[in-house]
Amino acid sequence: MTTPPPILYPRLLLTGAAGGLGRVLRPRLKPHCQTLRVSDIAELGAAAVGEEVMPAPLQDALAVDKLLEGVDGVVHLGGVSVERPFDEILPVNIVGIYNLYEAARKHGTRRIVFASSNHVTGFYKQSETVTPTMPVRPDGYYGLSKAFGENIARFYFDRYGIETVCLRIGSSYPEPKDRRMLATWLSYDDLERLVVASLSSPVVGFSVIYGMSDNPVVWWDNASAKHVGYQPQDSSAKFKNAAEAKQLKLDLSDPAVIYQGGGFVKNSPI
Ligand code: 15L
Repeated sequence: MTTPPPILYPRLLLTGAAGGLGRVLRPRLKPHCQTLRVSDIAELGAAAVGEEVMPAPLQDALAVDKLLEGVDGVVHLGGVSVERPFDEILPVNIVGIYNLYEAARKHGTRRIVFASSNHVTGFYKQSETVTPTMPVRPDGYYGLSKAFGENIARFYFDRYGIETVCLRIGSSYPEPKDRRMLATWLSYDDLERLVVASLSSPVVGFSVIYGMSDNPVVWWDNASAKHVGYQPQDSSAKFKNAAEAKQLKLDLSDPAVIYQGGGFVKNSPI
């Protein structure tokens, strides 16, 4: 018989719970808290046992303030998750994350796990190895907004002591969709391991970690983030042949092939 995991948080908030990764994490986070509060602007369905369903637009400061009432920890996935024009990104990813940190400060929330993105450093080349301490090189307005999110997290730790683990998530899907994702892939099980490690490590301060599985192609060096105890157990290796077969010829002058951000680097928002 396996022992159930310890309950970590009396009340944990999951934003973006109706999104792709939100739907994956929603049932997997429940064992780690007494009450899981789920939020989104999209349909969330009925509350399961031990859940509270609280829809809230992130740009609405009052709604976000109510959302954080009685919350001990947050997994913040909410917001725009792809490259879009700046006026779509601004209210949710920038004003929204300010609202979240302000509400967390007022309500004494102790830790936030923030879904940042590899697109914060998407303009590094695929031939480079990037560490979480290197300067950011966002590859678009989406990446810029995630860099802002990391900065606000840093500021709220330095000034108010709210801990944050920023997860620069690679490509979290059932399997890598293309050659690039052989390096950036994060399996759903490893995503769960990463988020749970970030929630359960006794002290995280302000940390930045790349979210990837134990892949054979490595663009990111996570050595500085080992303290949270994340140990990936999956690898993209078994998908290599299938992924490479989809792209037999690579145009080496294509920015999507040169830079880590792939297609995001040339995705004009206009
Ligand atoms: C992201 O940040 C996006 O949210 C996701 O849709 C993927 O495109 C991923 O990055 C990626 O880089 O593959």
